[in-house]
Amino acid sequence: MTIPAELIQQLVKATHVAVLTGAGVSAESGVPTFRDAQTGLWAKYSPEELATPRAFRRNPRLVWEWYEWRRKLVANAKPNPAHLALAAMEKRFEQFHLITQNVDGLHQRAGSTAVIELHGNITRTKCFDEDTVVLNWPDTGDVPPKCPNCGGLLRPDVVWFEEAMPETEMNLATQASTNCDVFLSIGTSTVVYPAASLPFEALRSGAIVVEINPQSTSLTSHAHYVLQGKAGEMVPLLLAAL
Ligand code: BV8
Repeated sequence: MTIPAELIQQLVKATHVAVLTGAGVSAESGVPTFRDAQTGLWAKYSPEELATPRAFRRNPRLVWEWYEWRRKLVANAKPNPAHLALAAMEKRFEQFHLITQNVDGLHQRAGSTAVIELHGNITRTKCFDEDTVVLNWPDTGDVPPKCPNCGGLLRPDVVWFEEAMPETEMNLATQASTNCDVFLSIGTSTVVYPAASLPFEALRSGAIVVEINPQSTSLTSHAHYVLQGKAGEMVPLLLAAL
């Protein structure tokens, strides 16, 4: 696939680029997406069922162990060419905002700075009751472990379904999306709100919107350019053409 010449021209003259990434960007690092059927012992659960406060209250051990399994998977994963190309791309524009729905921290490990994590980060842990990040705790064998400060349960520092979005990150992401020249939506099914509203806000604000995804989504018919393919192939092509 070649990148359309007029897209390259618009990218080359852009001063402000905003990017939204979803689980598809980490797929080639071996991190399953949410659309991928869950495997093994998690096959019978859907992420929407497990990634909620209700599920944690009902069965904290199960939810904690799901995240432990994902944390190990992410720790063994490596940033792929898409993550690396996005890290290189940020140096090529006056303003570059990388907004991610992913909680795997692979953008930071690829060298991206100032990543806007809309849904938190699976490598961070917080107290369920105090909502404060906890860096370490005594290994008492409790699953989930208990907060050393208040004895409450510890949980991953991620935004679950039906939990409010982090205000600062959401405001930053909205500002970047409504003030950019070009908006790249990469590897997201554009299903989960309010993150999924960002490409549409960019469209409404007059940005050139590009979608990179092997499948089509609710954004596809609205995007100015659709690069139908894998992020690990398309993003390096975009960078090389700059
Ligand atoms: C909120 C962290 C309001 C956890 C995630 C009732 C009450 C309140 C809200 C709601 C409600 N009902 C519905 C909602 C809204 C809800 C929502 O959108 N639900 C969906 C299911 C419809 N949203 C929320 O609840 C949000 N909060 O609205 O708060 C509020 C206000 C005040 C007070 C209280 C509440 C919070 C949403 C955040 C949920 N947390 N993650 C964790 O990770 O465990 S979401 C999680 O799923 C991911 O972070 C990601 O955002 C989402 C999955 O989406 P994608 O990233 O797009 O991944 P997906 O697997 O879907 O797609 C992968 C794509 O990649 C595919 O298109 C595929 O084709 C493509 N692909 C595959 N391979 C490649 C590729 N692309 C490129 N290259 C490849 N190689």
